[in-house]
Amino acid sequence: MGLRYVMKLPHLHLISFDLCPFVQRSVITLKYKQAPFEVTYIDLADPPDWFREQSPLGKVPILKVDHDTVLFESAVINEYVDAITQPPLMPDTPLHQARTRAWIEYLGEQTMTQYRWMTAANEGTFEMERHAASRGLERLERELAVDPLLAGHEFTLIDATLAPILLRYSLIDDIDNPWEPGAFPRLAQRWDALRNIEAVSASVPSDFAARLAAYLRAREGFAPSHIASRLTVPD
Ligand SMILES: N[C@@H](CCC(=O)N[C@@H](CS)C(=O)NCC(=O)O)C(=O)O
Repeated sequence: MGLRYVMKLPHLHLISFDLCPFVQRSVITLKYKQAPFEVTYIDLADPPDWFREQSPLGKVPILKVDHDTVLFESAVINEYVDAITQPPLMPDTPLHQARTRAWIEYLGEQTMTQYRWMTAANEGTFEMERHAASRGLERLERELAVDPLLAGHEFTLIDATLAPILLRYSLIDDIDNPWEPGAFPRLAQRWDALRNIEAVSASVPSDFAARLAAYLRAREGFAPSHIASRLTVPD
């Protein structure tokens, strides 16, 4: 009998916004670990009072544990979920753990760069963020060649953080997309493996691209309408 069935997990309640890549990291981790959890979606544009009270930074995700203890910051939530469930997604030596956390921080920066690119108010900012995103992906591609923490075949907490970024890039069919599978063959191979993992494919609703397009269309400025029109929305 696996440990999962022996240990009684606490009640886990994720406070979510359906398009948030940081929430998605935690959904992937929870699903990969097959940890049962409740979800409440909030409107980030008009968050309820209880959320303002419970989320110290006013951000999603938060994870409520046994109803009254609040965890915030997706990377921290993921480490907690990892610690209470099997199999471990964090390496077991302090040095590899520290380097894993560093790469997760790096991917947090890439997530923000991607968001700034998708929401750039004008063409100049769009171009600047596209270059920043490209450089970020280039660095990852190089590291994938040499760093077993990134290139390992096992699913890890780094993968839970990488998948939301690559999902969004892969949905945008645009010449200006910094993500070019041909230019980043190792990353493309990693994405091919990740997208087929159920915890990843089931981490967003089936109409995710349409929802993202609607979110972008509702925003002002150059990039949102441009990118919304290039999102691959299945019929
Ligand atoms: N470092 C945070 C970032 C979370 C974050 O930026 N969430 C966004 C949505 S994707 C948010 O809640 N923004 C609300 C706000 O900033 O007011 C984490 O990893 O959890």
